[in-house]
Amino acid sequence: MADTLVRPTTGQGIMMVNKVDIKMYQSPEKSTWCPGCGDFGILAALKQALVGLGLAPHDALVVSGIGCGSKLPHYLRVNAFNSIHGRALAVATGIKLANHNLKVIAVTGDGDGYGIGGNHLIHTMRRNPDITHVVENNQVYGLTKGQYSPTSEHGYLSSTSPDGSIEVAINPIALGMAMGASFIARGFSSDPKHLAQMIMLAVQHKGYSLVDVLQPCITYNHVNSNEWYKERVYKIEAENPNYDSTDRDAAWQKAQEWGTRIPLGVIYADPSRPTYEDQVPLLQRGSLLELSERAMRSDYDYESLKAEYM
Ligand SMILES: Cc1ncc(C[n+]2csc(CCOP(=O)(O)OP(=O)(O)O)c2C)c(N)n1
Ligand code: SF4
Ligand SMILES: [Mg+2]
Repeated sequence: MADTLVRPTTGQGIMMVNKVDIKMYQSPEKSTWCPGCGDFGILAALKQALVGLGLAPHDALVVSGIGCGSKLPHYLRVNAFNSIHGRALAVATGIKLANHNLKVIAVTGDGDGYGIGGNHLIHTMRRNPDITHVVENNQVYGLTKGQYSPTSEHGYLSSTSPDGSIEVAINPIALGMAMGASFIARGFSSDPKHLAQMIMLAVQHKGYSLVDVLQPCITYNHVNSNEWYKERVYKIEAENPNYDSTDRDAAWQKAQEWGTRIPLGVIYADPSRPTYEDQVPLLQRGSLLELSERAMRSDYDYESLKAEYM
């Protein structure tokens, strides 16, 4: 339980009222995920993180794309936008520019976020809006019945790669570093407590933050199973308490680790990078929502604002 400030929707001041409780995030929707799917652990971790941050459901907004993992906002009682395939980051950025007070979290699958949404991904990384991106990375297209995805292992057998995937798998950590992502962490769906910490740190970071989450798809991915991950993952801070995530060279080396050993934790962070919205001159006068609210008031001086911005 945590105290939170609850803003009345009228926008007239702030009042201390509620205690945030995990039950506030309980959705009446019945899950269609397969029993044992890693998405359950990710949902549990996200709830824990929101409660841990003292955020009430109206303080946060979760955007998703299309896929099994992208159904997550259905199972969470929170502001939500289930967008179209690969477009969650564009929608999340727009929402953040419109309302700076909301904590905006995009939740996508690996196919959605790294495949069809790949172009939006790299430009969001270099743009650095203050949003969090949780990628449910099961290394397969789950919803459409098991085709190989951008993170499937080289040689991965599936209906669309019957001779084994020819392409080299995307390394989301290295991609993020190369494209200017200002916070990059990795979690595991079977360790929701650690994952909740990663999400909390990501939400607290000002700028685009990527949390790549390893998760089993128990129905279609028979290579990267829960056991496969458990045999390989280790926590960076447990192995090296002095690991410095702001050291770019050290982070680049960590980013290359995959195969027999897979690091979990905050791999890279650059807290000094300004956010996109902090650099748009117009937005220094308020969010798009605040500006449009002012525009509707009779005392609003549109001409002087226009003159200053042009
Ligand atoms: C434009 C478009 N192309 C293709 C699809 C079909 N489609 C829906 S979900 C999906 C893959 C989802 O994979 P991923 O993002 O990894 O999510 P998962 O189901 O594994 O959680 C595809 C190809 C679609 N809905 N829209
Ligand atoms: S198909 Fe895979 S990703 Fe989709 S719900 Fe089932 S286990 Fe989860
Ligand atoms: Mg997937």
